[in-house]
Amino acid sequence: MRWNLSPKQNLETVTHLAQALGIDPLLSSLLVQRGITTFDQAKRFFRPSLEELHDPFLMQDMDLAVKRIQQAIEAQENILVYGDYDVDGTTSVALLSSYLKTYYPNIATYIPDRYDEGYGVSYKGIDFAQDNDITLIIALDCGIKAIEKVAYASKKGIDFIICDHHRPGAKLPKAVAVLDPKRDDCSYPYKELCGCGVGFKLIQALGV
Ligand SMILES: [Mn+2]
Repeated sequence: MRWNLSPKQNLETVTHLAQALGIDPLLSSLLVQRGITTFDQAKRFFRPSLEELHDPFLMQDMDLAVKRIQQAIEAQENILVYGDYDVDGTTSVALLSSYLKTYYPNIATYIPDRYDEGYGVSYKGIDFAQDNDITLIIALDCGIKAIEKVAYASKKGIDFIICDHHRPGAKLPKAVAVLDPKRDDCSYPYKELCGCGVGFKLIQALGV
């Protein structure tokens, strides 16, 4: 890994911002480095509000994901919330499953075994879904390359919604919905969401 120091910030901008905010120029130069150069931008950075969140439906396939989840709830389907075993995956699963459980009981969770199954969607997880009459899996922080796994689940009558933030390959899995801001055809403006961030956008869309 190669570290590059960002170039020195414009002194006038740094001084001006330090005065406007009443802070040390060292702090204002850190803000300027992050593209924050005015009082209003700094205010939005330090005091963000929910109204400033982007519309979740700017994300490609969001409408399809919401529709499929609503359909599952109406038909009383069992839903499995599946995510990787790392920090991003486990927080994604905790976030989405606890949200869904506030208004729908048939929610199960699955975190694959680090040594036995490894990262990503596992056949074992799909078999677990089949054994428990689950017909919809929502995969978080993984799944963007799970082409064979999604096809395997499909043969068992299990649908997938994928919420990932990793870079897609040449082909996308044939899931009901593939949420990933790094998709070429996704117009969601912020591309650097983590997996849990994509899960959060799904919750935001479900809540609209
Ligand atoms: Mn992640």
